[in-house]
Amino acid sequence: MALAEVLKQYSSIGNLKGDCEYGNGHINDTYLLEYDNNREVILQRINRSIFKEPEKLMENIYLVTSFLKDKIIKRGGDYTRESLNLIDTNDGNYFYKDSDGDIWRAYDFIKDTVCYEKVESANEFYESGFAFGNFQNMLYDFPVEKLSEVIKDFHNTQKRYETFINGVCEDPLGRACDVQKEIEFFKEREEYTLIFNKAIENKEISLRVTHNDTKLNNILFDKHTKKALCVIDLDTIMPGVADFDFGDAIRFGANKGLEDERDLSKVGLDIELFKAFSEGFLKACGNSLNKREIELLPMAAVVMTYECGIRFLGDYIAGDKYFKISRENHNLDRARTQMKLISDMESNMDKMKKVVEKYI
Ligand code: ADP
Ligand code: GN1
Ligand code: MG
Repeated sequence: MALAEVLKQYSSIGNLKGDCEYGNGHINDTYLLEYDNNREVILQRINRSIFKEPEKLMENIYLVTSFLKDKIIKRGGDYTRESLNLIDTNDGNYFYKDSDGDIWRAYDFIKDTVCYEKVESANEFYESGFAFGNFQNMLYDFPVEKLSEVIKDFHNTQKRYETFINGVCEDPLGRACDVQKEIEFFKEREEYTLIFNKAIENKEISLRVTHNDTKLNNILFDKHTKKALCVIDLDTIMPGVADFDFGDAIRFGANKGLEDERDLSKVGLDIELFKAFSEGFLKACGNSLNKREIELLPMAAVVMTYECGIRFLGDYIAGDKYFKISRENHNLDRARTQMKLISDMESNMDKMKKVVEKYI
């Protein structure tokens, strides 16, 4: 019903041939629309239980995509492929609020692209490092005061830990007793939650405009050239820590296995992938990072993995309220891969430090 209502608002695009659910995101509902004039469109319903002020989120995206469009045009690029482009409703608005109060938006589907859950070569991961570094770089002079903080304390690991511990105490479904080992793993490493907050407090690092959700599947690659083309999923653009964009990308993309792999022997840090991403990221944004930011990059990978781990485990304990699941214990499986990765990163810390040190 809601979809039919929304499709009417975009009828000026053309005659709709078909629609289907699309992608592997954990948060929004995404549809691919095909029109008979050869246009393809990505339509998304924003998850309102997660994004409490979706209009503000849409304003962030409108401002950022307009800013990127100007920059890309100035340097002779093709903004229709290198950036997301919002499509207006028939009434000329960049989103539609349906009769249930849900917010929808449409983007041009960027054709001839691929999106990976796992890279096929180190070079592809170098490419994604470059793309995320370049993304930060393009936004370095964006007026940060214009951006709303769409999810408060999104990467405040200390706050995430407090929420996790409260959830363990509440334990609404009685699941905590079966995952004591996992809970202990994170408790033993509580010190990780403080590192970046201290660095911000001591003014060793500063906040800038960051993406905050730098998973590999939030980049579109050109199908033919295999070059990273466009950074997508702009919902969480906010003032943030540059290192966290690096760390979250490593957490997901430098994992030998998938984020939800059940066979933990397949999960671990691929140091060659770490190296490739670091080279791409630092080449694209190296000059804008200070010495401390570069030094902290390996630790950011650990902290982002830790943070995601407590979010997955916390959501499992809470009854799978936040991340979409498609099987029983899905969030628990995800938490376990993060634990395995953290242990592996701890053993590889010296190697990771050596990789980034040459850029200081
Ligand atoms: P979520 O927030 O749920 O992760 P995304 O915005 O990342 O949603 O979109 C989900 C998937 O849809 C992406 O991983 C990608 O495969 C695809 N996608 C999103 N926008 C586009 C686009 N403009 N062109 C092509 N594919 C897209
Ligand atoms: C969610 O939207 P998606 O699937 O790209 C989540 C990220 C997590 C990620 C874990 C808004 O990202 O923070 O790191 O899942 N996004 C939000 O896979 O919470
Ligand atoms: Mg996504």
